[in-house]
Amino acid sequence: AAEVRPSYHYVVSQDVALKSRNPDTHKGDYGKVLIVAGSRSMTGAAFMAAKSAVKTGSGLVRLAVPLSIQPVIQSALYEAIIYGLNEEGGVISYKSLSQIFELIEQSDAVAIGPGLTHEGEVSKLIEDVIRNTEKPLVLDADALNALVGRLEVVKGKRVILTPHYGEMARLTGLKVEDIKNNIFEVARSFVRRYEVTLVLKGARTVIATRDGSIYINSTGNAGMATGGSGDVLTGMIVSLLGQGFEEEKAAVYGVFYHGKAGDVAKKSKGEYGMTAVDILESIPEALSEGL
Ligand code: B4P
Ligand code: MG
Repeated sequence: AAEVRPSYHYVVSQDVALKSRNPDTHKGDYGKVLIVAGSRSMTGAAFMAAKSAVKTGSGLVRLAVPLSIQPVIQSALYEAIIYGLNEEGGVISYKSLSQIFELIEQSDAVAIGPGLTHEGEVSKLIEDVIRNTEKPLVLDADALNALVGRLEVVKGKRVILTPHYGEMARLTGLKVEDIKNNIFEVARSFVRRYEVTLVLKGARTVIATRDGSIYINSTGNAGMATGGSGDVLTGMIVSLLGQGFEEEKAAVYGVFYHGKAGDVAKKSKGEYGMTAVDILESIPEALSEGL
């Protein structure tokens, strides 16, 4: 690829202003998204990613989870359609591949990873899903684990990867310290090599896009260092992708409003007590400011 001059953008609210909806509209205008997530001991990750997509404004959210946890998710989440996937011991099995493809066919954007585990055939399954779809994808958590050593699969695809530093270290073979000390260069060279959009999560999340730009987020707080907050981000980004935002915008807007939802949650709950569910419950207020 041709060498592009690096450009840096500090993302503030004017950069990500949302427009109010056209009154003459229907749910078909806001996208159908699919989230493939969850396992027996990680039902919450699936729940939070899906609920977060609902709260970010998707027209329709489909959530695919291992069959045995479908009832418990169903009873907690009314706004999404929950599908039960072929599984073994509470973890999706390779046999669910064709079910997943049927659902992908009906979707505008897909997120894969939260809570899937790293067990059994999960990695092979995820690899084959990625290989065989051209739909925009958000890959997080166990989908990132599945890519360790086989990142070539994502090259040039419409993919957003959302690693924290720990996951980025596994993906690149670098040490967390080396990533932290060279965030921009690591992010940019990763994107140059794999031609994807990268959301490198941390206290100051950085987004690197295919055109060589680096976006530095300005929202969020230390209360977001709590289990599940990453799953909420995944749901927000896939929702925006499904609503027609291109990958770069979906990533930058998603990260900004996720941090802003965290800031809203902090106001009433504080940094110690706020939870990932508080962040997702704060999405509506975060999105509606200024509208
Ligand atoms: P996992 O066990 O994989 O944790 P997870 O399920 O991915 O958690 P979750 O999905 O809720 O949070 P995520 O980080 O995706 O890994 C945890 C382990 O990985 C840790 O024990 C550690 O060893 C390592 N690790 C993770 N992050 C690391 C880091 N930054 N540096 C070094 N090691 C790390 O998503 C969290 C979300 O909250 C992101 O959007 C993030 O930007 C936001 N957030 C977290 N802290 C924030 C802060 N201080 N300020 C603003 N935003 C913050
Ligand atoms: Mg995570």
